[in-house]
Amino acid sequence: MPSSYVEDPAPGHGSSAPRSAFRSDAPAIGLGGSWRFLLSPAVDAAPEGIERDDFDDGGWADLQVPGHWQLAGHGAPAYTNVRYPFPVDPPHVPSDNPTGDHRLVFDLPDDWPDGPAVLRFDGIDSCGRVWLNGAELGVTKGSRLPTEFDVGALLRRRGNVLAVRVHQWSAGSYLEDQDMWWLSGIFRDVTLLARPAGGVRDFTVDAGYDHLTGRGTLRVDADSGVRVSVPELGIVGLPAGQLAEVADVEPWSAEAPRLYEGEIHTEAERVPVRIGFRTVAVEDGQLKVNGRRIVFRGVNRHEFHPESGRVVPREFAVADIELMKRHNVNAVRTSHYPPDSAFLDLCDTYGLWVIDENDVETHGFSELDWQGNPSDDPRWADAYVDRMRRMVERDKNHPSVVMWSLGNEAGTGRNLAAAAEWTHRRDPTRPVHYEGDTDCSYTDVHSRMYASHDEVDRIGQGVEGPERVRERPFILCEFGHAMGNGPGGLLEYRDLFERHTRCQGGFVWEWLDHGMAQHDAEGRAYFAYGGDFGEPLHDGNFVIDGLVRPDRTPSPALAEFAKVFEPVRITGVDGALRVTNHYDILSTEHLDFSWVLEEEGIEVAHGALTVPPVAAGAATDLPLPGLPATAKESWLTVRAALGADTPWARAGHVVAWGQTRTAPAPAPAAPATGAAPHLTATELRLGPGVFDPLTGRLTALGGLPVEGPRLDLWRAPTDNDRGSDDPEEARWRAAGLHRLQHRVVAVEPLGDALVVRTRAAPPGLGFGMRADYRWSADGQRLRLDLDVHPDGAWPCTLPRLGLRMALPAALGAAEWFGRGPGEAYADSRQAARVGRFTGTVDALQTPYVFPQENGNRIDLRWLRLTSDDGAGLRVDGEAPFAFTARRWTSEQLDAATRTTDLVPGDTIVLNLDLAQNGLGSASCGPGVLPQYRLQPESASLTLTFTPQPPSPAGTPAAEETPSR
Ligand code: IPT
Repeated sequence: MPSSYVEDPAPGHGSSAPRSAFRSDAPAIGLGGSWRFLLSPAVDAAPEGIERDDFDDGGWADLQVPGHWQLAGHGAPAYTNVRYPFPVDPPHVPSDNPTGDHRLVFDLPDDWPDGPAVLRFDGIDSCGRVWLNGAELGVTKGSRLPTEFDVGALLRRRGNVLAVRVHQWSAGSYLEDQDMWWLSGIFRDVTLLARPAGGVRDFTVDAGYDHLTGRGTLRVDADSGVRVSVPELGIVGLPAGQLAEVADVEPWSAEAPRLYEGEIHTEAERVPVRIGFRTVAVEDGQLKVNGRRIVFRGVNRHEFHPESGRVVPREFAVADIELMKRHNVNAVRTSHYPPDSAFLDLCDTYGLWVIDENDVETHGFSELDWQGNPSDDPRWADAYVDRMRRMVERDKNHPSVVMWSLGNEAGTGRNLAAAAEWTHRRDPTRPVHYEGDTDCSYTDVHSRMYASHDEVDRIGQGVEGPERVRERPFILCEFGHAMGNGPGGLLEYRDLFERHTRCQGGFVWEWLDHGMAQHDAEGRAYFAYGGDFGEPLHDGNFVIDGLVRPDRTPSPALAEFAKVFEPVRITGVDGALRVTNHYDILSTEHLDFSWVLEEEGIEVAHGALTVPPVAAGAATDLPLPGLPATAKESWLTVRAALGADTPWARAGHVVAWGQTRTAPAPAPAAPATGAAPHLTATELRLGPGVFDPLTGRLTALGGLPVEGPRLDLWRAPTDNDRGSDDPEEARWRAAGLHRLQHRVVAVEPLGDALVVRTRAAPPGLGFGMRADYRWSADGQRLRLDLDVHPDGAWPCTLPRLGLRMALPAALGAAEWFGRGPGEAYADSRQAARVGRFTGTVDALQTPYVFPQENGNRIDLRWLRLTSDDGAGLRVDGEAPFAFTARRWTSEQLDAATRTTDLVPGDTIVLNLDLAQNGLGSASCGPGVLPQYRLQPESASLTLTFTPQPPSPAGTPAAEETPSR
C-alpha cells in the first residue's frame, strides 16, 4: 500500500505561504553538497526511521545535492514526449515507485541568530516528505516550484538532522508530463534562511511607466513597517502601500533593461531589489509594453545540462542568455515550468521578455481523448491554484516577466480557468496566456503552436479562429520546430509578424537539444536520446530539437534565426542603401555602421558609414559609399555593430548586416573546347580527363583518380523530411530514390565532345530520369553539360538534384566563392552571405546529434578542393551551384543514428547540386513551402573541372572555419 500523500491529488502540506524569491542581509546557509542517499524500489521498501538522530545511514551512498539520482548511477533517465511512462490511472502511480532517501547532518554557524528560520527547497521532483530533527515538516509537490517550511523552533546549534524522502512518482506526476527526461530528486538549491522578527516577509513591487508623460510610479506592497528606498530616484523610506511618482524615469525593456537599484527595508532586515519600470497592456488588440507594440523573437527554453539534467549551473544559464542576446533572441517562454529563479534575475539584467510558464502539463491525457484530464477534475482544483500561486508569488517582482502562462498542453477545464481567475485577481498588471484556451475564455492573448504560414496570415487578417479571439493579440507560443536540420520557413513567419500588427511574434521550439553526454565502449563521446537507457517506452530523438546542441554549440539554425530576426535591416535599393529599424524601442544610435567591398570575396576597400539615427519602426536611405572600380564580381557588405560593450557582447559585435552587389561577374571564359576524344584499347581520353569507354564515367582528371560525376537524387533524410504525419521521406523511399539504378544508354563521341546518355531509375518502378552528359575539353579544362529530363509519371518531390562523385581522401581542404560560411538550404539561407570561404571537409560537417543531411553550401561560383600540397580540383559553375563534401556517403549518413557511427572512408564524396528540397519543419508543424519544393523537372547544369597543380609553397592554412 503506498502512502496516502503520494497519491493525493491535493498540493503538498505543511509549508508556509508562498512569497517572492529574494536574498536579504539576514543570515542564510546553502545546504547543497554531499548528502547521504539510499534508493529503494518502492515506497514501502524504504527504511523506517530515517528522520531519527540515531538512524544509521552508514551503508548509504553519497549523493551531490542538488542532483538527480538517475544521473548519479542510481536508476536511469527515461524520455517520453506525450505519453506517461506509467498507466494512466489517476491519481494512482506504480507500486514500483523509486524512492530516494536523502539525509544531511549539519551545524549552524557560530553567529547564527536564535529565532525564526525557514528551510527552503527550490525544487524537488516529484514529491518530498521532509523531517528536521525528527519532526515532520510536511510534504512537497510541484517539482519546479519552491516550498518553505518554518523551522526556527526545531533548529539546534550542532547536529541538525535533515531527512527528505523523495518519490519519483506521485499524483503530481500527472501534472508534470512535459516533453523531457523523467529525472527525480532534490534538483535545486536547499537553503536555510534566518527570518528576523520584524523583517521583510514578502513584498510586491509595482513599478509602472506612463509612456505619455515619461513618469514612473512605484508602489511596494508589504507588511506595515516595510519601506522602500531608491536613492537614485530620490526615494527614501517610502512606506509600503504608498505611491511615489517619478518624473522622467528610464523605463525597463528587453532592449534597454534599465534597472534601478534599491532596497526594501525594515529595522531588522534589508533586501536589495532591482526595479524596472514598465507597463504591460493589451490595447487595441495588441500587446504593448510602455505603449509600444512588441514582437516576440523568442525561444522556448527548457532547463537542461547534458551531464546534470535540470540542475543547471549558473555558467550555463549565463551562456544561454548571452547566446540568445547575441543571436537577436529577445524573448523566452520558460517551457514548461518556472526556471530556477536565478535565470529570471539574468533576464532582468540582460533584457529578455519572459512568459513565465507554470509547472502544469497533462499531455498524456490526449492519448485518452482527454478523458479524466485533471484540468477539469475537481479533485485537482487546489493543485492548479497552488502551483499558480507559488509561481506568481515567487516571480512577481521580475520586470522581465511580462505574461503568466498557466502551463502547456493540459487540455482545458475548470481548474485552468480557476488558476487564470486567481492570477488576474492577484496580478492585474500582467496578461495571462495559455495556448489550450483556444477561444480565450479565460486568457488574454490568442496563442497557437505550429500554425502554418497560411493560418497565421488568416489570423492576421482577422478571418480565422473563434469570434472572441479575433480581437486579441496573437502569438505563436511554439513555431519553427528546430529538430535536427531546420527549421525552414522562418523568413516567411517574420514577414507575417511584420505584415499584421496583431501577429506579435513567437517562440521557436526549442532552445536546446536535451542530449545526455555519454561515452561509447571505445570511449568516444556522443549525446544520448530516448531509448538509450533501455526505456521500454520512449520517443527517441524527439528530444533533440533545439537551436543549440546540449553543450550550447550553436546550430546553423541559430545563425538563421539571428539573421532573420535581426533588429536592423540593411538592403540595397536602386543603387542606394536602405536601413530599416526593426527594434521595438531603440533607435540605431547605439550602432556603428561600416562597409567592406570585396571583389570575388577578397577585400579591396572598407570604411565607416555614417547613418543618421533611425527611430524604431523607421527607415532611411543613404547613398552608397564612394567605391573603387572593380573588375570581377563584387559585393558591398554593410554591418551594424554595437558601439559600446554590453553585458552580453563587446563593442564591435555585429547585430545586423546586408549585402548588395556592386559589380556583376565578367562574361565567363570561353568554353573548354578544342580537344577531341581519343580512344585507346582500355581508355577514352578527352583533354585532362580519362573515361571508362564502357560506362562513360570519368576515372581520372589531370592524373587525379576520381569516380566521375553521376546523377544523384538522394539525401540522408532530415528529421523534418521524416515528418510527423504525411512524411516526405516515406514518399521518397517508396519511389526508390535511395536506390536508383543507372543504365548506360550510349557512350558516343560527337564531334569534339563525348556524349554519355543514361537513365537513372528505381527498381520495380516505371518512371525515371534521363541524364545526358556532354563532355568537352581543352588542354587544361574539362567541361560538363548535364541535361536531365524526367521520364514517366513522378510521384513525389526530389530530395536533391545533382551529381555525386568521389575524390581522393587527401583533398580535404575546400575553398569557394559563393554563400557561406555556414550551411544553407532553399528555405533557410538568410545567414549565408556571398564571400570567399575556406574550411576543411571535416569542418564542413554539422554534427547533428541524430545524423542527417547537413553541410550544404549554396550559390557557388567556384569551388576548390585541394590536398596539403595545393594540388586538386577546381569546379566552376556557369550558374551558381551547391555542394556538400564528406568522408562518407549519403547512405552511410542515412544509416547512422549517432555521430560516432560516422567513420571516415577512403574517399571524399562530393555532391555538386542544382538544388535540394527545402527543409520545412514537418517534424512538428508545416512542411516545405511550395516555392521551396524541388519538383522533378527538366534541368541543366554546366560545370567546368580544372585540375589544380601543386602550389609552389604549399597551400596556405584555412583562414576561416565555417560556422555561421
Ligand atoms: C508541443 C509541446 O508543447 C512541446 O512541449 C513539444 O513536445 C513539441 O510539441 C514537440 O517537440 S505539443 C505538440 C502536440 C504540437
